[in-house]
Amino acid sequence: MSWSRFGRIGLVAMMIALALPAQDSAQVKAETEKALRHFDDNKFGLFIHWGLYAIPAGEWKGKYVRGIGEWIMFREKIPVTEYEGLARQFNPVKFNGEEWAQLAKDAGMKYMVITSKHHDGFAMFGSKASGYNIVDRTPFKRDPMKDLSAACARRGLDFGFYYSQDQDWHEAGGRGNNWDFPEKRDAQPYLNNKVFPQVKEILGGYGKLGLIWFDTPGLLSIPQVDSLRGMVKQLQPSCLINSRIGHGRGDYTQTGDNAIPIQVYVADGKWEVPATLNDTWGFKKNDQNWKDPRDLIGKLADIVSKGGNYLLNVGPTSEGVIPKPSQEILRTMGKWLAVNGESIYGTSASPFMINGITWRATAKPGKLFIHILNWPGRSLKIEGLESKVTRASLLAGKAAVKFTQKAGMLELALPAKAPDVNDTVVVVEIADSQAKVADGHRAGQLPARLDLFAWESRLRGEEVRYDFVTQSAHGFRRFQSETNMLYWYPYKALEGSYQVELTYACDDAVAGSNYRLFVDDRSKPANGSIEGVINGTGGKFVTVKLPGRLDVTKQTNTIAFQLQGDDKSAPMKLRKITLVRP
Ligand code: H79
Repeated sequence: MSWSRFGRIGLVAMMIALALPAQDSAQVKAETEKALRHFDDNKFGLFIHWGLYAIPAGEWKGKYVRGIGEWIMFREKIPVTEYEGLARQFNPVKFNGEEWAQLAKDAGMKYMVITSKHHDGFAMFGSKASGYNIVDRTPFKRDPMKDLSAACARRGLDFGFYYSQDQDWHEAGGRGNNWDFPEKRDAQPYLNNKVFPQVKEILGGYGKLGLIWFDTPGLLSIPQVDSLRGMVKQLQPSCLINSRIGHGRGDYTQTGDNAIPIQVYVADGKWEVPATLNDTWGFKKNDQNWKDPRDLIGKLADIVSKGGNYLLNVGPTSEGVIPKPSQEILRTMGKWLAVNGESIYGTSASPFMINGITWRATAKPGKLFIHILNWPGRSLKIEGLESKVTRASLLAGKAAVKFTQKAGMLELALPAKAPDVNDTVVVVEIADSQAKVADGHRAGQLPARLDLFAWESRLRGEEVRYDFVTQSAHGFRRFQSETNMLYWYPYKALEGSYQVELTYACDDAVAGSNYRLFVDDRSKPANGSIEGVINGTGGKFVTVKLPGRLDVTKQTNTIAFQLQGDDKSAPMKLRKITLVRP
């Protein structure tokens, strides 16, 4: 049965029936369901990673530290006693909660999530449960979360806290710190003395929380996680809990960090993509690898068309300043949303399967919003729409768009150039409340040839770059950790055995590196791969059939591409892989 036959409410009710743990009371279930519907309408939120790690900002003892900035204590195995010293320097005199909340508002965001305590164990709020907190240990001596939660409330933004429940590198009972503490852990005293009291504090002291965002589960048992969930729901029944609480006890799902499902994904309920604007969550002074607003606006449309929310991160400095480039990017997104928000907020997922990167669809009763991400020229053909189209127009400016519709093919007549290079939205009004889509084109199905473009992948590593002109990624440098790679995330959509084609260009002078394309299953890491040599193409894009097959199972977490051995061919340009059903 296709999901599109359910109404919007029916769909959400079904998601909740699948998702909610049995222990919830009827009241908790009802409040959670209502909160989930509201959360689904929000679509776009601001993530803030702010903590002591903003002081070293990606450098330790004069040495650059690769990887995400908030992991510096772990990466450098900094002793607790030494890391604690950072608190004495933490003085965010430029912090202004009103400005941060206003930035989220200007960006068109509907909710905010900020780190109350990250893996380093330092509480960024006034905590009675642990003296290791911003009020008691820093020259700032104030609780910034009071200002921020109030500033969000004033603007109608939902406010939520990130809380690292499982990893805590400051505590012997928390997970992660194997350089100060013995390997063996008893989490219970840590839970009783720090986690439970602090979770009570953040639920009790900052008004209504839209959600609580736990992270990196692993150590805690099912009963321990059930206690944590029970505590949250007892204090604030409507406060949503994310899946990273662990053991399937969340109300909604996180994808991996920066990981976007390749198809419409609604069978497992509501989900959210946490993502960075550069390559770090916590501030790093040398990370200037900012994503293009066009990329981010396209990703917002892409994620919403697949059924998700987008939670985009900023990492303020230790002075309390959100980096200028982050502010500019978010305000650019806000300008687009101010005009095109109707095609994002409160919409439901695309009724069409996803193939290619030309367009995406979002839906409201009687309407489809066609998001044109890569301009096709004077005509866009949409196959498989069976509902009668009554009108088409540009969302920005409302100008009518001429169209023809015959034999299941809708053709929109477009200007030669994109009116909005970020995403031009065409409103297609239809005679049915829910679009009817023909077999072979519907969400939940797959075409015989499925293109997975570099644009749809997660670009991993600090050197890999995407180029809009050639629609390709380059910079496949190899490192001990964080080798540059592309990852695609099937999220159960792709089960089957596929032949693969690679579309790429490579200058002859840098040809010759080995590549590896592989699937990674949660159960069996790297259980299938295709390997070969990157041949020179005289710099032109070519499509080559790869040897062998790629077997994708329901458990497949990722499909990944990387260079092996040497990285001489790092400048090669990879446009897409094509999965072909034999
Ligand atoms: O809060 C952000 C991250 O700090 C957190 N989730 C987002 C929202 C996160 N926790 N763990 N991870 C992300 C996975 C991190 C893995 C790595 Fe590493 C950290 C890769 C590089 C640094 C651990 C240390 C594995 C390799 C070195």
